Amino acid sequence: MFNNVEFAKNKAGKLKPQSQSSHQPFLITSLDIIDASPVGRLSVTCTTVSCYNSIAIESPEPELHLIEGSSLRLKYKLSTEERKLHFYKNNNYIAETKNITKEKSGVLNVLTIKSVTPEDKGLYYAAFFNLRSKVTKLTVQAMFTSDFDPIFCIEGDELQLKCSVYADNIGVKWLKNKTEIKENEHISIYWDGCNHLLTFKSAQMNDSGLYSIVAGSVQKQLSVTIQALFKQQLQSKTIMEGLGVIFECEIEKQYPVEWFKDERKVHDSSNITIDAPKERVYRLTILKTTLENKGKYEIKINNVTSGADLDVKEIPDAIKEMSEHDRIMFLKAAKNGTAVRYNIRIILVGKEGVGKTSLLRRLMSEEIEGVKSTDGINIEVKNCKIDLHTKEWIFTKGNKSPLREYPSDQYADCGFWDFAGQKEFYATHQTFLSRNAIYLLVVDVSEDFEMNTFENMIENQYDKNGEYIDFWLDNIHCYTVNNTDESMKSNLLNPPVIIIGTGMDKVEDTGKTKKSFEIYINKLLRQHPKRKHLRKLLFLSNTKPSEYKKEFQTLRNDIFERAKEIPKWGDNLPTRWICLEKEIDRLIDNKEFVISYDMAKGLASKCSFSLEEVNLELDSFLKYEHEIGNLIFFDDIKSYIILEPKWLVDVFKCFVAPFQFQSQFINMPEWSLLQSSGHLSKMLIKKLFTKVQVLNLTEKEALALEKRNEQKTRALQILKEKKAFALEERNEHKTLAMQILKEKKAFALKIMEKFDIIVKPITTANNEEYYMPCMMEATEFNQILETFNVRNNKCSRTSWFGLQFNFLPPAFFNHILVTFLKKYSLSTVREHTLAIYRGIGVFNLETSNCLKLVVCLSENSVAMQVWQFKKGDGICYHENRKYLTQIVGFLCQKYRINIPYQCFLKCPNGTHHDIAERIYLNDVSKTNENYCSEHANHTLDELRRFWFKVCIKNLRK
Ligand SMILES: Nc1nc2c(ncn2[C@@H]2O[C@H](COP(=O)(O)OP(=O)(O)O)[C@@H](O)[C@H]2O)c(=O)[nH]1
Ligand SMILES: [Mg+2]
Repeated sequence: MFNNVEFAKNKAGKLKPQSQSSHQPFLITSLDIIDASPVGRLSVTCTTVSCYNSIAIESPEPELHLIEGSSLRLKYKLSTEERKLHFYKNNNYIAETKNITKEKSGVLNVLTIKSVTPEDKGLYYAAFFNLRSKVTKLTVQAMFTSDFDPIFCIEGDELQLKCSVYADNIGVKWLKNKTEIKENEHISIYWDGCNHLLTFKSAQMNDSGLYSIVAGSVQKQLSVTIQALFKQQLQSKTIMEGLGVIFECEIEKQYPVEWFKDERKVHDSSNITIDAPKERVYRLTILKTTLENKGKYEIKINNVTSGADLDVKEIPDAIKEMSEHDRIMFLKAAKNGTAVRYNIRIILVGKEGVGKTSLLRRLMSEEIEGVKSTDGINIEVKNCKIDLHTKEWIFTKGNKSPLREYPSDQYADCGFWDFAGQKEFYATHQTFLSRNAIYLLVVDVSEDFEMNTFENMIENQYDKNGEYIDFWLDNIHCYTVNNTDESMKSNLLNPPVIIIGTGMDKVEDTGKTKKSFEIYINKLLRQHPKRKHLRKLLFLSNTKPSEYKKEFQTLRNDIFERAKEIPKWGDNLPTRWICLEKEIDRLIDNKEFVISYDMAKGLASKCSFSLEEVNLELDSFLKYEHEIGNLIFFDDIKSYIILEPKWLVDVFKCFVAPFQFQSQFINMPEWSLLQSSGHLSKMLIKKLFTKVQVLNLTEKEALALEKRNEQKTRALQILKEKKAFALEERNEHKTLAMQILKEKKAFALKIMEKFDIIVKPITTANNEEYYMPCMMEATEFNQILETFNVRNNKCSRTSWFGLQFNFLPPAFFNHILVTFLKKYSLSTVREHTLAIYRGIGVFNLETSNCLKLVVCLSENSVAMQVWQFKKGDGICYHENRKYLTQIVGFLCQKYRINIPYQCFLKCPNGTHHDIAERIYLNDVSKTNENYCSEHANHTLDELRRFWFKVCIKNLRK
């Protein structure tokens, strides 16, 4: 086939055949090397000739060696232009592709491979019918000599991409997503001879992907997969302060770890432990979180961090002040989730008839027709919701869904308490006043508000508006919250007070009235700290609301803004506590004002209170609710819980000062006994209870009530009990109802005792009778001196020791006196009558009755003196003095009020309530000289020695 080989002279005449034998290898006759590099285009022109029917093919060289990526042109020259050659590789027809092209131009037939790969190696020839060219053997040197297996790497580890090329002078480029990778602080590029390295110091998740490596025109791809180091990341947490919290993560591979909080390294401490409970599991535990623990927590492992936020919710202030045990119960409940809720209590105070009730109606967008000042004591409670975002007020009226259905994290609960007739009600004030309320102090500015001076607050009534303003601000000031809050630094005190001047429609010159009222308030309050409660003066008319629309709206907005400053605003509570609050609201909606403890327990289990400790948790809940003023509960008289103040008001109003209002008492001998002796006889109690509406149901009402109660209880009872109930006779219902009423009456007495309104005084004869000192008529002190025959030379009187308060809320007269009545045994007069008087008690200091302690309360002071009916010279009563100051300390703590005072001494024959001649003990300017203008010749030491063991004189030395 190749017999007639002829060597045609190369066109260029560059090369000559070296051998004529067809068995000799052919030489490359012409090499057009385009690139200077070994990788380039190789063009091979014909060197040998094959002939067929006088048609001849000039073939390229028989052996070619190319570098991958270079191009190849095999040129075959046919002796005729009319024919076309086909190309073959390893005897297979070569088709055109992107990379392979065939060309014919004249006699020249060219096969081009743009870029050769090692796969292109083989035996090539061209053919025309049976005429074949010589074979060209192509070998290709691979550019890369390394494998490109997919790479897997754990996040944070060092990631290395490697490749080797066939020669050491070849440059390599690394690419990802078509962009060339450049060296930086994380990436280094390195080569050593034929070996090329791309190193990531610490692999990141986004380093995953397809990488390209380019050498010359050859490109290789390498798939890289980075596996996340963290199988489980840290989770952000929200937790109630005081609870423990754990941050935990799990990783793929064991490494040393470091924990950070807000970018600072965290170490083990008494409150924080760092450990690894399992292999590859790391944990940070805060045993008891505080607000300081809030922040961003991170764990750093092998240069990879996982972070989570810790939000610590503050325990409501009221809970903080409760016992350790209650806090624990609260926290246990909080473990199952907490939610925020917003409560506002608004208390309307002020003189009768100034328009409190009307104002409240107007705030609720109600009409005021039919509003009459209530005769006697009453309380009206109204509720609304405030949308936290739009600040819109939502009222009960004209509302399809009950208020309680508005979600408590989006709506504030707003409760208004409107008292009527509080001036007769002073003894019970502190039951209803709260530290956590906003006070609207209402004043009718059309009235003369100039202040009258008054001598004795108890005896006098407040006739002028000014007295009311002063009295109420004093009262509210006792509830001052020591605020450390940022917002309170601006010289303000909580609870906030807004003074509202009503009756603007009645004044001629509104501008002038406003001005003079402002001047008056300024004068009244001067520099007194109680001024700091005042937030605003607002003037309006309840009868002309359309003219004062803006003022009513301002007031609504102010109430909302002030509410935010109150500590309990936005308290975080266990979700199940909020659930129980809602259940209780539902009961109040159904006019259940007092419920039994068992009933509360039933509700608590409904709200999934902890099963084993339902009592304990319920108690803590009730104490908290009591604390913030939502209900009345005492854990030593648990049997009932007062849900609405109205119930208590109803009880109080029949006991405290009914005389003024209810003429039917006028012919009651028991009442006159109470007024003269303080003795609250059993008969009187019984009679008074008949006036308490809620405790004096008709038989029908009692039955209905009992039925209702029973239905409720029934739902909670187990089946067996249900049946038992069903069998009960009507009669039994009745007795049960009566029994419950009886219990409630007993409870009412206990509550009054709890509030120090009634007391069982200690006497030598084991007394079980109740006394109500606040309802007694006043007795002249001189008369008491007479009764005890004190002005007798057999009796010597000590000096007076007393406390003078800046302001003593009326209720505290009772508290102080009653506390004495519970500790000291009362003296008796003429065998039977107890020596108790309005604001005065005479106690026996020893069984021989020779030493009597008299305690006297007067306006803003309490004073005491010992009557010594025996030679008792030199006895010092410092224990009794200490007891008095202890009581005050104790009461302040119990009711959490601030009542500052000064201690004073007064000469034995002085009158206790007279402020003149009081020697204040903190007044260091006082010397031991004569000072008593009345009696001229006592020395300070003489007065002190009865109450203090060490004399000032000795101290001075
Ligand atoms: N002219 C006038 N009368 C008022 C205003 N506010 C209330 N009243 C009337 O004063 C009386 C007593 O109002 P009330 O709201 O019961 O006073 P409260 O005892 O403080 O609750 C009612 O007859 C009201 O109509 C007011 O701004 N202007
Ligand atoms: Mg009223």
